[in-house]
Amino acid sequence: PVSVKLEEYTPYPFEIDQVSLDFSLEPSETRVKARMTVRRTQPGPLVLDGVKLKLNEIRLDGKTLGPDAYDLTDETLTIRAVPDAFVLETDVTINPSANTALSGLYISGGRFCSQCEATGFRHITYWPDRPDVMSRFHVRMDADKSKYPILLSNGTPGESGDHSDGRHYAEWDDPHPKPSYLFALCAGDYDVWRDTFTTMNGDHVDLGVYVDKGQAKSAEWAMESLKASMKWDEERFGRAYDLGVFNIVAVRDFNFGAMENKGLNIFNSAYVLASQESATDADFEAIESIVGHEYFHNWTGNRITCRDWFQLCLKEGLTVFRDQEFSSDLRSRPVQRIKDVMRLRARQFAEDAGPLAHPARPSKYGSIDNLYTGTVYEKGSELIRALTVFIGIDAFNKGMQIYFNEYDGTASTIEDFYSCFEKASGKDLSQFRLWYAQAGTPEVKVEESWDAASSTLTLTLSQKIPATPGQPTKQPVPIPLRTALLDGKGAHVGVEGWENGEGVIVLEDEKMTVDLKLTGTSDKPLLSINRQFSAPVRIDRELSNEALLELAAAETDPFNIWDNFQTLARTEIFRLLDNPQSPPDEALVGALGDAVRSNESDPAFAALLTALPDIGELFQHREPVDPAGLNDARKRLRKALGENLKADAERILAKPSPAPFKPNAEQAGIRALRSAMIGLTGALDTADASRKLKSLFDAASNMTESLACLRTLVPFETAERDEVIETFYETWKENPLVIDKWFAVQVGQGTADDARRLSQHPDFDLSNPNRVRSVAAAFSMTNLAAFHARDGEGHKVIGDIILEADKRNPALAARLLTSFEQWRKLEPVAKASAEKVLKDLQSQSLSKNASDILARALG
Ligand code: HT7
Ligand code: ZN
Repeated sequence: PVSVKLEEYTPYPFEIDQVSLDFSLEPSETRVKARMTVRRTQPGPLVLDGVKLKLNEIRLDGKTLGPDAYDLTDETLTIRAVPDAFVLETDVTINPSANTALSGLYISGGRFCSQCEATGFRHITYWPDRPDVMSRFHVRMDADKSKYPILLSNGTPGESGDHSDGRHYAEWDDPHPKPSYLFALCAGDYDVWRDTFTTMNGDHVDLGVYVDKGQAKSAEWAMESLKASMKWDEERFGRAYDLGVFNIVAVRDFNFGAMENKGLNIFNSAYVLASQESATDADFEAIESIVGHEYFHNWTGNRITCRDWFQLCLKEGLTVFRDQEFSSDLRSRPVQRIKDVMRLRARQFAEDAGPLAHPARPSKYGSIDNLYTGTVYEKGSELIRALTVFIGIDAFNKGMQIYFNEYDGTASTIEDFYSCFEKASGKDLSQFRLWYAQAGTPEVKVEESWDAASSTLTLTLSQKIPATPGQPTKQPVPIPLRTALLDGKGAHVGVEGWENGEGVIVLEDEKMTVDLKLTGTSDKPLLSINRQFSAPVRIDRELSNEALLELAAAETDPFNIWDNFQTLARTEIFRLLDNPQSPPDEALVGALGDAVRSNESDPAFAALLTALPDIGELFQHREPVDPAGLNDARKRLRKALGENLKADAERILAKPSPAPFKPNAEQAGIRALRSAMIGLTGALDTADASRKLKSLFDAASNMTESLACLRTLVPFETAERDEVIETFYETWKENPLVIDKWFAVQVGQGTADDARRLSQHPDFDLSNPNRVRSVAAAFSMTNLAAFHARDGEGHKVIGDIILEADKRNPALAARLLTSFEQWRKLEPVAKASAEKVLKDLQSQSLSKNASDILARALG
């Protein structure tokens, strides 16, 4: 059921220049008083949002309003008649300790914390809870000083002091107008890791990362990442921080990764805490990128926010693009690009090909929480990246400065944003904006014909965008394809009109032909297209395995080298699926092994070469799909690769891991290759491998390698496996973030029975989203063969968890439900069992969030 439509947007008829909030904090009875200065800007009623609030009093210009002066529903408060300018005061009571949905003000680990995006603020007080109402917030809070010695909110601190009854108070003032979704409050007892930063304008900023008692040191990496982010945004985009304080608070119970509240970011503790013993390189990398992402929102999201939630990718897509660029600049650009595309294909391409597909800027939604998708985030970022190729990086940079200067302090739209690039480039970008209105991943067919006489390679390019829910037909979009022509030895061949051996071909129509005339003579050159994955499309080329291998050997673009091997491996896995008796193709395995060996000097890249396409990716290439069969075929190819690289794995693993440990990209790359070799050792599936993995586990000096050993050992039915599972648990049972990993690796490699057993483990906790995800999401989203097993047990166990989770936390349950999104593609037996679980869930009275996903998944 659709409830909100883009075309129905109307501006709010009032402005609220200033709001003062007064919180008297008690876990089960918090009193919130709001005083707002309101001005009418258009005709219309004063409607405020408010959910689960106990209204104590309303005063208008100092006079208490009687019940006949307003209308109260479960979701709104409407004041019947108001003057053109007035002061409105409300007084409500809320119950944070009963807030299990984690939206609004809630308690986590005995501390108060808030989450207001997208619609949490209406659980705190009556307010026009929409992003285009921006106001200056002043906050005063008081609380029991012994339980809540630290009181934080947005902006900079003002007056504070003690009361005689053991309570104390603090004031915070945020001079920047902001929408309510950026409001934040935290109160409790924390340890702090502090530092300072001086901006490019010479302004001093106090930085603090607030964490559980005794964990301050584990916030050091988050702090380093924050300072690096602040510097990067100054250097890359000329954007400086604009307050004297920037705080981050880590909370264990959080529905998402983190939240960019103005001056007071709130983070899932998984993306703050990292010690060298307990965190993997992936953790360090994720912390760096998420700290960057939230910090970058200060300009793209906070100072310039969204007019309405349909524009979500204006802030999210752009900020993902910015965080990806940050990571590329700090680490390896090609490796970052490959990882970003892996994530895009796994998350967004799958979404785009199923019943939950929607445009990057949707035109309607049922539940706003369900809009935080791969399409809005990852495709949103890819569209900005494609724009940089389409108009060129100089025009892009110029357009960004126009955007920052012209739209600062506003709530904007995608059209506003694109108008800046039209100004900067002089191009009409209306066709480019179709990318935002149409769902579905474009497929680009590439055909080549070579004319030796004129030394011309003619390309015929055509695009097709598949039908998606509600959009049976599509219009062509501009697809910028970075292209090069190569000779067999990896040199670039000159083409008329191109510089530095590379050009950009833009496919704007449904079909085009383009003549690439060589500047010299050559044999038929090899075509390298969509280099660096310049456009988020699927490329369809009819190349034999031999031709692909030849291309992979000649390629100069690391992304395409990796991608050619992915295509080869995918084709081979399907061949093995269809030919269960056939051995893996020796030529492919040999070439892949050689590629890994010859790239050992770039170990992070070599590690990525060993990663075969995962089942989720393979899913998208066949229908009906048999995940268990695919898993077997994939394992056969992986085993062959393990055999090919056996001596290399032994050699690489015989060397010591880098010491002393540093979480930098260089060391992480070495550990990534070592971990890949640990995985391939396990692919051999022998008793000897189990013993070797156990001894590698015993010797491991860091979490990346310990976890790689544990993950690889899980499928072995050996005593070593049981011992490692037990030792790991006993070593880390006091560290919930590591125990989340312990759960996740077991269900990620195990069966539905393992998922059921672990969902009944004493440490499983339905009120903690990280723990629920470590079992339910890790099983249903990373272990597709077991989740979609024919006996239906995988579907049932996840259905049961969703049903329970939905009672407490609808946003979490709805997200878990998306793991069923591919159900229609399954082979008939698993398909029937998925449908049954979904229909059974639909027959229960589930939350609005979960019902929205169910209706679309089944629709
Ligand atoms: N902008 C933030 C999104 C977010 C969120 C959305 C729904 C429910 C809870 C949430 N917590 C954070 C995070 C980001 O993209 O930066
Ligand atoms: Zn974001």
